[in-house]
Amino acid sequence: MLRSKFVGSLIGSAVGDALGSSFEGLWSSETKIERFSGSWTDDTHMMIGVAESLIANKGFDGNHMTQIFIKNYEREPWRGYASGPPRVFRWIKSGVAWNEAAKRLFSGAGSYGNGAAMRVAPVGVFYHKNLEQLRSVAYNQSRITHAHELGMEGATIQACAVALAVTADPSSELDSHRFLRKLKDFTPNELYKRKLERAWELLGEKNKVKVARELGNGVEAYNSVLTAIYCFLRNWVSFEDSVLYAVSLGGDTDTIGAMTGAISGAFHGVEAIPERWKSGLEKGDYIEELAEKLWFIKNRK
Ligand code: AR6
Ligand code: MG
Repeated sequence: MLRSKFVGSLIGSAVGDALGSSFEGLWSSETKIERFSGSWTDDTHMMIGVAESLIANKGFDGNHMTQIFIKNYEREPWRGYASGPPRVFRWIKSGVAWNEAAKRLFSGAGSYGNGAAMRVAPVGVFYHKNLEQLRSVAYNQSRITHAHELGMEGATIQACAVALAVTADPSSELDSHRFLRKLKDFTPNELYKRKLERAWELLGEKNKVKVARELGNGVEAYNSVLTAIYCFLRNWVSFEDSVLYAVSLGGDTDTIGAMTGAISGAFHGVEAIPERWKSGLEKGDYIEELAEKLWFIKNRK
């Protein structure tokens, strides 16, 4: 089951990204029009980089992960990267240290985009048994491109949500309130604590416009990480429903889809992901192989 959860999280993240990036359909109570090309964007491209580096070092090495990000980006720069990461990569190539370059973005504030959270699933599964270590690695992998506190903390909360989903038993009922309470105890950040409270209050909300407005559906980590967690929690019964709900909220659909899929896949395991999505997923076999290697490293120890 644990192996299936590792694979489910990484494949789920890629499926959510691919679905979100090709979602041009409609969603209402009666109509479901879905287009799934299977091709994914920078979210999955960077998640693959995180996994590749964790595997190569059997843990986190900031310099190595940075070099993998740069190598992958240079091979396929057309994946849909936002402006921040490529600028950081150029600075690092010109000699700036990997843990200093990202501090230069946005006039020295650092990025609070969701780019560090969208790629963090491998950290969530790999460190699910040790939340202290998880926090440290989630933070440090963020630092490469996202130096703003809200960008780093968003990624850390997303990694924690993936870890809690790995630990939860999918055959018994999930207590969404308890899940949110654990995250609230986990984060010291006041803004995220308030968002977690809001998510709690909105769990029964039927109006999607209100959900998107209050939790956010933008590229900022604080306007999307909690939204993804919420999408999972209110649809915890079904992987499919959780990611379709995520993309139906609009906005940054590929990234909110990816983050929702990572949590949902970690909860259910890969068998719960619809075959029509898995079979059409770009490089699905490779992503599965990465997840299995992460699982193998952890379980051999
Ligand atoms: N001040 C002002 N605006 C900011 C700041 C800041 N400190 N930080 C971020 N932004 P970026 P990402 C805004 O470039 O997080 C892709 O499609 C600013 O408008 O670091 O890696 C991914 O798939 C900036 O351009 O990128 C994600 O869906 C934007 O946030 C998404 O884009 C994104 O920050 C974010 O990717
Ligand atoms: Mg995106």
